[in-house]
Amino acid sequence: MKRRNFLKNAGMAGMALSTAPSVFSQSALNDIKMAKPSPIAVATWNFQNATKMAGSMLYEGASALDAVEKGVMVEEGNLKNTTVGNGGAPDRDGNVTLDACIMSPDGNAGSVVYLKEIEHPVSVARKVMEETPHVMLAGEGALQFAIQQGFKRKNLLTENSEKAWKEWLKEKEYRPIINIENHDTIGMLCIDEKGDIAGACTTSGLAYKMNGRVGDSPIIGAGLYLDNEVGGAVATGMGEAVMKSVGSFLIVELMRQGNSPQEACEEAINRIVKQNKNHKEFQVAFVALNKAGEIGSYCIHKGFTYAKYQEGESSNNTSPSYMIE
Ligand code: SD4
Repeated sequence: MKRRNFLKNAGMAGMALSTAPSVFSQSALNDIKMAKPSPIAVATWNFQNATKMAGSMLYEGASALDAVEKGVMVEEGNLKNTTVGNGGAPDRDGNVTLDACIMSPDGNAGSVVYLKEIEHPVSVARKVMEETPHVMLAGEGALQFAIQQGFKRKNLLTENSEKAWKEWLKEKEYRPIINIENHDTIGMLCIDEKGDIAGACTTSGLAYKMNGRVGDSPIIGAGLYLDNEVGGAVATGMGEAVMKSVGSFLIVELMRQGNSPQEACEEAINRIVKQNKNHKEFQVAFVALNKAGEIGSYCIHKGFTYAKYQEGESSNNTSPSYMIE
């Protein structure tokens, strides 16, 4: 193409861009905004104790923000869950380092990464959101901030986690395991009586990760994203793949363009599959909730479930998967 024609065409393309209707489907958005679902709590995996806690708070009039915080705290305090909070598996050097984030309906967000010795990182993330001008605090600074805010230090390496880690040290084989035992991060989304949505995500990350490694769970847009006009999404599984696709942000933007939560989750997983030749070797799963209260979920491998609480009913739901093993 001659340079002059190219410039002319480029100019026209630019004009088209600036005058074309928004790619965001206004009618789809309006449909979502019109619907007012009854309060609902959804979470990754079969964490029904957490969704019941959050859900019952919502039906007593609590805000979505309070409900997601208290909901995920159930798993942070659950010693049997070795992927979240107290009792979480350590890194390969024996440090339990926690990642968490929270987002409120007004689009505000807080996050902590590589936080040691604090049982409820989600609450520290909320303090970062509400008490500082920042979004994310890491490591020693996050710990100092937590202590200033009145959080108590605690040894989070339980006898069982220490025993399992010492067992692992014998072989030191580091490979992501697909099955559900290795993935129990909790990501939660709640819609309250007002119809507002909030979300939280909290984890001890991959078991026996390298010291210093941070996953997707505390990264706004990766492990969690929401927009109070559209809905939200949360992720679990191999954080590296979720970060590289900015999966939760992608899902919310796809919903904004008129896709259902299910379609949006499927597209995000399809992209991860395309991006990663070795996708058969790891699991990634998403759960999405739009403002109309519709839920979608999709994962690479079979075995992922999500918990839901609405109108007094609690359930564990099997997610469809990309691989049909
Ligand atoms: C991470 N996404 O740190 C987390 C791991 C996970 O259940 O989901 N574990 O990569």
